[in-house]
Amino acid sequence: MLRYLTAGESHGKAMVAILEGMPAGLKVDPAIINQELRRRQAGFGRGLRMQIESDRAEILSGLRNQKTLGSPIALLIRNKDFSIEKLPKVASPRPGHADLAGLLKYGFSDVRDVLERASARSTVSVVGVGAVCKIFLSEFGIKIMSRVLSIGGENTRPAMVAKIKEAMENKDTVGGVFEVVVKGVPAGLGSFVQPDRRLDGRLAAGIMSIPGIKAVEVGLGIGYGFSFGSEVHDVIHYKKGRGFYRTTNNAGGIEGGVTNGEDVILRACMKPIATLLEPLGSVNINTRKPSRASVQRSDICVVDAAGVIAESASAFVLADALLEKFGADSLADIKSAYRNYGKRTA
Ligand code: EPS
Repeated sequence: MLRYLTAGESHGKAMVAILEGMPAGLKVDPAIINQELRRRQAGFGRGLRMQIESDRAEILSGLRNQKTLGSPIALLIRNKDFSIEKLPKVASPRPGHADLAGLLKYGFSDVRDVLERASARSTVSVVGVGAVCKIFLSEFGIKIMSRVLSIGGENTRPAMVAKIKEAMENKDTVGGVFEVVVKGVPAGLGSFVQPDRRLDGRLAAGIMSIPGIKAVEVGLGIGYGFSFGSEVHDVIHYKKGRGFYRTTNNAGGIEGGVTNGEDVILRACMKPIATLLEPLGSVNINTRKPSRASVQRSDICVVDAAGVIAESASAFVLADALLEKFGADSLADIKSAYRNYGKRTA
């Protein structure tokens, strides 16, 4: 079983992750983890915090001579903006953020006590974990990538950039839709025998758990609801040497909660960032009187980064499913089980 935990406040000392269940014998190049962390920081529309930070992971445990030991891998990413004790109190929760719900839930009287952990800064830990999972998956020829499909309803590059500029000028924010594509996935990951083993559900939960995500689709997704079965199901073919294959992939590589050997295709929608420089109406939590929502330093658009984070969330789920299918503990043992399975299913 692969599992992870994250810790850290946005302006605390550091962001932390512990990944447990990675098999022994995997070479982990820290440069690859740092490259993924850099990808998360990029994209047009990011705010000033990303100019302060240059996220780098320190690997505290789980490796010896750059190879995994099968023990928990602990990652530490220091915050340059470590100012949590000095930051002012916040009285007006932002619509669209965890502020109000968190305040009510935990009994706080300062919105900052919510936003420090609710901040999407926590996704730096997810990307650190995802990078290690990606390195593991690459041993099996599995590759994960993402791209932005639309921003604010626009789907050409110049129109998307213009939309973000418009949001900047209007002191507004803008969301969008991105796609994650996983290539080289073997058939048979996940299972239909229990609801919680279905891979589509696990991937959707992983992506939906990224701050700001409001919808996830697998393959044709919502589009299935507008079609006849004869128009959308992917016809099965077989060729010696190639094995079973399809010429369409509306299923997004998953049927019955199990991968079918085609690319896994996921799409998700990220809402516009909740912090608006021209704030919406809110209520002061001390006086209970109408006020404007608080304004925190923030981003204008983070759909690019959300794609990178969703790659990481997907990498974790797929690595977990691959370990379930082919065993754990030793990379060499897993590879040998994987090769045998490949022969049987060819
Ligand atoms: C983020 C760090 C945060 C925000 C952003 C994501 O840093 P700060 O709050 O210091 O500017 O830039 O978080 C949010 C937009 C949010 O709503 O939580 C990061 O590292 O990605």
